[in-house]
Amino acid sequence: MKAARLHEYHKPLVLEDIPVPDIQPDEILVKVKACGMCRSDVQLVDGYFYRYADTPRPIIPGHEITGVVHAIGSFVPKASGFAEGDHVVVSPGWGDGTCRHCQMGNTHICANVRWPGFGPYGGFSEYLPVPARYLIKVGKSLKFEELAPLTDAGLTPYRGIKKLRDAGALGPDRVLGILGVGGLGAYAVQYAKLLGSGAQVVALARNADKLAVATEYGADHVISIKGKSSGDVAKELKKATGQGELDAVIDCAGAPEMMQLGFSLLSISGHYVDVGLVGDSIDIPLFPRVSREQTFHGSFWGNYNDLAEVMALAAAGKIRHTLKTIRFEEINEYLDRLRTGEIVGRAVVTFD
Ligand code: FEH
Ligand code: ZN
Repeated sequence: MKAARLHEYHKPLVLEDIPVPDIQPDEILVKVKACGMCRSDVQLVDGYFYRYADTPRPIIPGHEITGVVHAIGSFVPKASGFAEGDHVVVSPGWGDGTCRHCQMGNTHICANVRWPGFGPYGGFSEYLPVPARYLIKVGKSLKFEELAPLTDAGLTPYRGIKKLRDAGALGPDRVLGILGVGGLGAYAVQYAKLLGSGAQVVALARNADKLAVATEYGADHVISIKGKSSGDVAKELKKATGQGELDAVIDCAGAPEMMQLGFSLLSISGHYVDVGLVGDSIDIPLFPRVSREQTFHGSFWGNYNDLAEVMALAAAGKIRHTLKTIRFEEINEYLDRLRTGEIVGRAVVTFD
């Protein structure tokens, strides 16, 4: 099968032909039809995760995976309902099933988690073996190129917005800020309107094209932060919403300067959820966080049930996409474009 493999960090993926993998009795062999390209793939190539886990190479990146059931392991229960030809999406975090987090359904944060696209198999290849319990069957009318990004770019902000909602940070008298309108932020705007309990939704970004996407996807206000101080942004925020602070923030970038801006705008008892990983540390003033009793939430990817909910929204036609479909042979070119922030929306590798 065709596979784009990472042999050395900081080097292009090698596009090669390797054997189709065997499956374990509890696994299903998925024929990949589409795989989204995530900034985390670029970070993987650039060695960002090396300090946290030195995964043996070669690695096949690609973790936003959808495809077709190609073969079913002998231990996969009939009750699972899977049949060859079914259209499926791959739920991301494959936990060991034994820890407290797995038992609560949060397998994606299991200490022994396996992530597709960060090991021997991933979505930048024609086939991959998936434990059947991490596959979700979807309707055949849904487009593969739209399903793929929903397993990460469209899943990660969904879980983040749920955390703000469940923390009581959203409501008709609140202002919710979306920081960054890239691959994740374009979905965050939509979930902010769907799950925001009537909160005013304000998108903040540097790129005018991405702010245009936010407006198209229902943001009540958009603010360009390019070349502006936090005081300038606060003034525009007050003019647009009636208040100069954000009651809730979902940060889809996680870049240092974006976090400093976001926290400078956060209200008393405000909630800040970060789903972005552009930066690698947090450097913000401490006293305002404590004296204003603000809450920071780390929110990572999503679990099986979060993804099932996203699939239900997709089936109901509630989610819009900004996509660029690319061929397997273009993977390295688009990883470079993603690295420089050139892509509006999500690049999706498609397979025949
Ligand atoms: C996935 C795996 C590892 C690190 C970061 C990610 C994100 O893309 C999840 O949204
Ligand atoms: Zn990702």
